[in-house]
Amino acid sequence: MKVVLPGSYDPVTVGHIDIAARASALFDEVVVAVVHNPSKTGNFPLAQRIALITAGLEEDARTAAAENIVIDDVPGGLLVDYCRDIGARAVIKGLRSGTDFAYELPMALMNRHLTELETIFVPGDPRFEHVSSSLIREVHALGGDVSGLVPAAVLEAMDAKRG
Ligand code: COD
Repeated sequence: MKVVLPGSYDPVTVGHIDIAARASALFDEVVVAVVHNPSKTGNFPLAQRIALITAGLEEDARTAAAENIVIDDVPGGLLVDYCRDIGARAVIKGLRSGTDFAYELPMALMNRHLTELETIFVPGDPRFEHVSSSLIREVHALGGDVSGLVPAAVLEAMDAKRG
């Protein structure tokens, strides 16, 4: 079965990579789909987010060896339409907490209402429960150490951006 891992990935974190690794062990094909989320203000441009996901997948032994993970961008529009176009019947969402579940459940129900697209929830690794792209950006911008929470390539890119 082909599944989609949608997200903003701005930037990709070790939490995202962990979910990708675990999904790749379960499903035939995993599409890491980089979506423009209009409610979130962007940091890295789309092309760089994709390059950083590529680097992050190469850094983790589980995903570096995986031949069933591809990265794609979603050119606007509904996620359900994208999934139908590429022949994916389910999306995978990592859940860190009840707050994530409260955010994700209405989207899962709406996506199923629209096209019967299913959502499969995977519990996030508790070691990364505090890791979100927005918090990573904020802590790094204020001089905090986020090494180990993002791929090395992301840290380098954030350092370069900060100057
Ligand atoms: N551990 C485990 N999982 C994690 C972690 C972590 N540390 N960090 C993030 N995740 C999970 C998130 O819970 C989420 O499931 C996924 O990784 C992606 O996270 P983000 O923050 O990169 O991406 P979001 O939340 O901005 O993505 C939202 C979408 C872009 C997927 C959503 O807005 C969408 O589907 N948009 C398309 C337009 C559409 O169809 N809208 C109608 C929806 S009903």
